[in-house]
Amino acid sequence: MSSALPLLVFGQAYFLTPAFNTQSVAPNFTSLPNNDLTKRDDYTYTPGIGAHKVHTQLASWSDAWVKCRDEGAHLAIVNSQAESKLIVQLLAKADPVKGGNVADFVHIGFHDLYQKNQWVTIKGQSLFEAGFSEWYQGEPNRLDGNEHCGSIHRRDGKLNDQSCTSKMTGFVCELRSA
Ligand SMILES: [Ca+2]
Ligand SMILES: [Ca+2]
Repeated sequence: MSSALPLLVFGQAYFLTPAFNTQSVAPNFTSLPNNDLTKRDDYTYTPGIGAHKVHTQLASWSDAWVKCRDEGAHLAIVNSQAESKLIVQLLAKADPVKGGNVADFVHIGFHDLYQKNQWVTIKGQSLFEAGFSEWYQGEPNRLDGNEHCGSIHRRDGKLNDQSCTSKMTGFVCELRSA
């Protein structure tokens, strides 16, 4: 840092550092995208609720967690009844599911991997704190004692526990900025 060498050339300041001193110009900050303001074409923005994207391919919950993260988002967290209803609408509008039979449930961002029966979102809030904790009838049922990851019913918007490693058709990502 202390080795940064400010130069004034033709009225513009250039800061040369060892890492950049082979470059001839300073970065043009006006050309950098502003992630808070630039909308992504692949996400659906809903005022007051958030920005969501439905994926329709076959994936485990763990695969889905990684895929959402890799595209700069996270597995969706349902924060209200309105968001549950929105996700149902988005799932209904999504392209036909690829790679398998259409399952009733799709992965979203909650689990009880930290402590059995303590369901938390991937940001660590309880479902109640997050704002939506309505389970599908008979859920969570801990099928085979091995259901530690969360999903949402594609038509009624309520929650289910399922295996973290079984592949299901579809998941929903949500942008961090939402
Ligand atoms: Ca949300
Ligand atoms: Ca279940």
